[in-house]
Amino acid sequence: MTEQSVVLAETRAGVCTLTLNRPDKLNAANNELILGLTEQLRQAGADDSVRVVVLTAAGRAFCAGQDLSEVGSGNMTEHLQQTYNPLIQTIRSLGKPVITAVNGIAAGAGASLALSGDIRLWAASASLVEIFSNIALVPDSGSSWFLPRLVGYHRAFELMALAEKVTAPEAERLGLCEHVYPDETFQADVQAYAERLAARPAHALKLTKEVLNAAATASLAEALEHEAQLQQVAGGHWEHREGVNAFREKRAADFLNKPQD
Ligand code: LHQ
Repeated sequence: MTEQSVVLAETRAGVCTLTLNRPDKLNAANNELILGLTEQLRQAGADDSVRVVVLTAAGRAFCAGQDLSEVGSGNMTEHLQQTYNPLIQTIRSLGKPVITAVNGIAAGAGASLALSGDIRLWAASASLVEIFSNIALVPDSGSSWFLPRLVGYHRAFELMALAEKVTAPEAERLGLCEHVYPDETFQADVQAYAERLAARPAHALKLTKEVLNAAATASLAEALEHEAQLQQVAGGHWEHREGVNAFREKRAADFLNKPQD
């Protein structure tokens, strides 16, 4: 782990934890952070020893969005196309679960990042603000896609128009996160959750993520067909044989160690 880096990476028990590390700036996203995070995610995706990725941050914030001290007169479209858009696409297409572990405030593009995980775990003091309209911008980095799917058009519009802070209890009620843990035990709770996920069948979860993502923009007929195709792939994998054998033998399945043929 390189302490000076703006993104720290550490792998333990199959769980790769990536930590945004600009705490004095509330982990505001400059180019170095966004591109570094995207590269670390790609490396974690290609590393067979990594079964789950956790994305979290140092200090009291998760991510305050775009670093406003670095916003110049450049082309915003190009900036998004070259930085945030590939980052969000990398998370959504990574062939393993990504947990966003939201330790504090998530604002603007940081809110989009918080919503982009497959599993969203929040500390009790975490919060989310669709803060874009405070500086007269539109939601970006996926917020316009994620939020209405979670809360519906009207609530999403209100949250974006008024830029009101969503606290953890409210986020849990709205479905913006799966679980809220006490601040004091947050890191340990996230690691325990991630290890539980890491023990699940990795290949099947990769296909599950693929079929769910595709279903978001598919017709029922397309989704049924995609399920049927991927089921054949899943059914031919050793994980499926292990799951069925474990059921028959009345024991817990071991998805971590491929049995010898
Ligand atoms: C920051 C930031 C920050 C730099 C706190 N930048 N320093 C936009 C443009 C272009 C293309 C791409 O896409 C985007 C998407 C976006 O993300 S737009 C949204 C950008 N983010 C914001 O507008 C949020 C700005 N920050 C805030 O409103 C507050 O800091 C929040 C509500 C997040 C937290 O408030 P406080 O807890 O009161 O903290 P603070 O304001 O005192 O901040 C602490 C430090 O962090 C402070 O530095 P300083 O040197 O004075 O201690 C802030 O300047 C710095 N900081 N956010 N985005």
